[in-house]
Amino acid sequence: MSASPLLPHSLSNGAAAAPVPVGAPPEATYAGIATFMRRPYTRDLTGADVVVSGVPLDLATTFRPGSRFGPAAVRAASAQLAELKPFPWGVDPFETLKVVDYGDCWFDAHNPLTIRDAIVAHARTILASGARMLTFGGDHYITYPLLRAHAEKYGKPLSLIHFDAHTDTWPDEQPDSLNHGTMFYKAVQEGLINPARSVQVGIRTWNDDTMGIKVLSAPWVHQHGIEKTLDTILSVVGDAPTYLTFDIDCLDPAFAPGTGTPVPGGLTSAQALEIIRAMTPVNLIGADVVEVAPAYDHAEITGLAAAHIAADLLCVMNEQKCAKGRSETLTQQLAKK
Ligand SMILES: [Mn+2]
Repeated sequence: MSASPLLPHSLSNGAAAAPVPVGAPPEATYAGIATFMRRPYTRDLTGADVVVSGVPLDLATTFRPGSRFGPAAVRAASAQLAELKPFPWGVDPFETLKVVDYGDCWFDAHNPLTIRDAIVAHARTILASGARMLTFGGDHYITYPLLRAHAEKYGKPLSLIHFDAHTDTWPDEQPDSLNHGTMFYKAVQEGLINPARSVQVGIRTWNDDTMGIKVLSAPWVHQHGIEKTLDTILSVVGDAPTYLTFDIDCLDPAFAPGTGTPVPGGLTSAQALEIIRAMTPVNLIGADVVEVAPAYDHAEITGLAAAHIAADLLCVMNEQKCAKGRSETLTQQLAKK
């Protein structure tokens, strides 16, 4: 088995089964239960480092609906990522990082005024376990209740790293509106996020007032490149507790056509992955990938891009966990001297 390019079983065990013993055949990439990267489907959060879940809401979109099918599309696209060690990391993240797939948040789509709090309660339950969340939308509105739950746990204001074609800070004085273009306006107004230590990447739609958030437009990223983009992101957020949200429409429609509000001129998947893979220095408390609407997709490329971004976020979280273990060991070693 050691000569096989396939991973032994922490990456390829069945979603509903106990870990498969070494030497047993792995699940084929196109078969079996579609959980994220073949992680166990469970609501038992004991010992979990990261909890993956979906929030299949698309009632807040301003254009095309359909992102309620996003979580399922991202999970399906992730199956082939469970076959080999992730590139370029070259390690099986699940040897050290315990990740479970919690399934999807339930909310009553027919009682819209109850949805926001249902998502907050979903997140609160998971965060109470001590795990970090990696959440799939749904439209981008879901980030607003997710930020509320994270701010409750980690204290407000949080920093935000926000990948998007849109700032989503358009003014909205209706506290209960379901709108996927105004939730960061509300988040700043409520003090959930600190605009001075938050950054938006890939923006290419006009907004008169960006509320003091640092905006790296898509043309800016194209002109200045990955390294300057990264330097700016890292210097803006520093070591503040930071939530990362990735609207898949940050990518150009060439790479992510399956989304609610596509805008030409965006990032390539290569640019986005390079940036995500360098997020290890960030004090990352949680993340989401939203706005995948598979009905407008072609050849599943949008779901695939979202699954890769999410897999790299898990690898970042794994590297952070390993680094923490190393530094604790070093601290312990120094304490003995
Ligand atoms: Mn957007």
